[in-house]
Amino acid sequence: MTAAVPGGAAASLRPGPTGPAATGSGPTGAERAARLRRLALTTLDANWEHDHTVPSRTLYPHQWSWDSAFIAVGLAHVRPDRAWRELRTLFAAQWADGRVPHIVFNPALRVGSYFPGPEFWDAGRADGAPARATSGIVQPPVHAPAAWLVHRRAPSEASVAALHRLYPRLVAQQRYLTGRRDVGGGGLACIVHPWESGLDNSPAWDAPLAAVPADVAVMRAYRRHDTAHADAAHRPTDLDYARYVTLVDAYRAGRYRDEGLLGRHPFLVECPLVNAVLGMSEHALARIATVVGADPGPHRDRATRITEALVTRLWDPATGTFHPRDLRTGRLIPARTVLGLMPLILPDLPPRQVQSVLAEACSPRFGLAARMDRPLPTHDRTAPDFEPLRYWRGPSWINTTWMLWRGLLTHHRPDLAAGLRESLFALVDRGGCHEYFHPDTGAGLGSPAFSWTAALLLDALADG
Ligand code: 2M8
Repeated sequence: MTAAVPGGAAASLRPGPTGPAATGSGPTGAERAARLRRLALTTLDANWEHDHTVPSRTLYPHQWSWDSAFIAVGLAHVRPDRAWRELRTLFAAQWADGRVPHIVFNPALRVGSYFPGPEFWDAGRADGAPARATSGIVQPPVHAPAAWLVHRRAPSEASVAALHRLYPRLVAQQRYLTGRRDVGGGGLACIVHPWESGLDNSPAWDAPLAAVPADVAVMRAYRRHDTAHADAAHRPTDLDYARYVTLVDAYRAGRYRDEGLLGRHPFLVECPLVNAVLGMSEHALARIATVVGADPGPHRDRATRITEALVTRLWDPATGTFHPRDLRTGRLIPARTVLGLMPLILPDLPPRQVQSVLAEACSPRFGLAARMDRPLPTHDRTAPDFEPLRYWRGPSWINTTWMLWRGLLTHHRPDLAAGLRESLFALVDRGGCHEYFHPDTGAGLGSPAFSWTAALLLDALADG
């Protein structure tokens, strides 16, 4: 079955069979695996920038927080020294309160190389900001699981030393998120900007964003960098950006302090992905603690509490999936997005939620199967606001695919994990290391040489 792809090429909708091709054991599978590995390595090498990897040379020329964690996971397979360097550079820009900024700016780049740049964030005036210019918000804390995977893939004296250095920083990052960011008081971290979720313009944020005052005319004062490098029809709208700017303005006006956010900040949401990762990080920290001679017990206890809070606060028995909670209205956000599937990465997710999330993932909304017809989308395919081309509103992304794949392995579904993994390989084999992919045709979209696509591909190739 073939279909037209934007750009004129044709792509098969059905990935190759699972089995030998997926595992790389047959001749075809082995050739494809070697080809994909070369492509991934070339992409990561081309995006290496002295002490970190840029997500993309054109669209994202600085260092991004959760990108670096995913990148480290991939680098562990080919360049373990760089994997640790990547994390070290990021954590050198950690704030005194423990937050790990979502962007660490490269001072060598010209003003205007990315919007919003360091001058817009003006983070240097905030208490506890590092010497390096950074943004003032965070991203999902995938760093402790990443550090653990890097060590597990390439254990050495150097990796143990790296864990010793990182451990207190990772603990401080958790303390920030579970402390100052527990704005709802229920044991979960809240996000203050859609960018903190990593899924910037997910339909999940439409309802809370609608309450954020914004005038699209404000964007006349700025020059968007993204639409100069990518198709505007694929990117968030100007109105989205006007709201993003309003939210940064509001947080920056309070010098990025978190006290009293509930009364004054216009966007406060508990996200299932962020909090699933938060719980996962405690599991990873428990393992790291045993290597560095610390007590794993408190991490295990905190992991249990986070999973319980996630189920209590973000699980909706009526839909059978997880939803973000808008702290300003107190209500769950009804959109069914890929965010709702992410708690599957938690090993202690109770069986009822595991079964139900699996049913949601295998429904026509997401199409997970042992032989997948189409890749995993980021939004419910059956929803009226599903948009196959626009960024996080439908396209398939490798990081959410990879997280679900790891969750399926954790919950002993090798059949579904193999189907998802194969769809990941098929996407990159046909489209290249793109940033995201058309969820029907598999056509590559966004940046053509995107680092986390390459990195997580390496991990999926190595670990079946
Ligand atoms: C995208 O986000 C940035 C803002 O942080 C942007 O659109 O300019 C998202 O896909 C985010 O998840 C990612 O970390 C970042 C860099 O790849 O790009």
